[in-house]
Amino acid sequence: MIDLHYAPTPNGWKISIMLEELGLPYTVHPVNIRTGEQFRPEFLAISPNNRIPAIVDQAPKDGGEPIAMFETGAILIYLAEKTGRFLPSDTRGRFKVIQWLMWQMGGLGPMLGQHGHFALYAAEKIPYAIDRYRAEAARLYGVLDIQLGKTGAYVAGDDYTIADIACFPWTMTHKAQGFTLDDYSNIKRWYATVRARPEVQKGLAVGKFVKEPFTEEERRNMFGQTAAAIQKGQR
Ligand SMILES: N[C@@H](CCC(=O)N[C@@H](CS)C(=O)NCC(=O)O)C(=O)O
Repeated sequence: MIDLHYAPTPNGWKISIMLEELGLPYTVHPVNIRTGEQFRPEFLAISPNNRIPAIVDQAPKDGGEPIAMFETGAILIYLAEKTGRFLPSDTRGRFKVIQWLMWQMGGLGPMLGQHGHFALYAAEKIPYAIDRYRAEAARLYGVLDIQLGKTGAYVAGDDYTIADIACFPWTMTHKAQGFTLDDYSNIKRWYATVRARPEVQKGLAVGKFVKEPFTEEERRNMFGQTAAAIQKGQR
């Protein structure tokens, strides 16, 4: 059994989709990141970066103690290795997938996240920040579009892998962030294919995404985090 510490967000969906794709039994432990539940000591013991999602595998393959893990890139690789699915075992195939997974973790996710923050969530609208992240997000959409044009199928080649599972939930933000997939025909084709997978639909249905604007307290919980407060065990 896998414990999934989760909120329904692009990073959360990566892992709910992966678990549905694998058909592994899992228990969802909701973490309300708006009200600050990511700072609970029990959660920080699993996820010291106070971010969702995180997992605890109660029955690791080696038969040892439960394994706790944070960071979606690591979790996706772990689950792929545990099951032998969605990550090739040969060096060339494996690193094709891993490089696009890393690209998502270091580029697509953070840049779309920052664009979403400055364009949609920030109380003060700062044109330089919005333009900077919008340009970077558009560039990354362009890179993904070219790659999907080359493969003609999935992100890392002919097969659906953890690179697709990592990228897809972030591309779901395109409309809210004012992008259109009409500008990216290869992403548009891939997006429709991935979205149609029943396991993806099931993964996206785990938990309810809250669309309401942030309250002042929620803003402080999410956007007012400081080093000093975190070091003191507060926020
Ligand atoms: N690099 C991390 C990012 C995780 C992340 O940013 N999670 C967000 C939700 S999408 C979160 O937990 N936010 C809570 C907070 O900002 O305190 C991963 O891939 O796991």
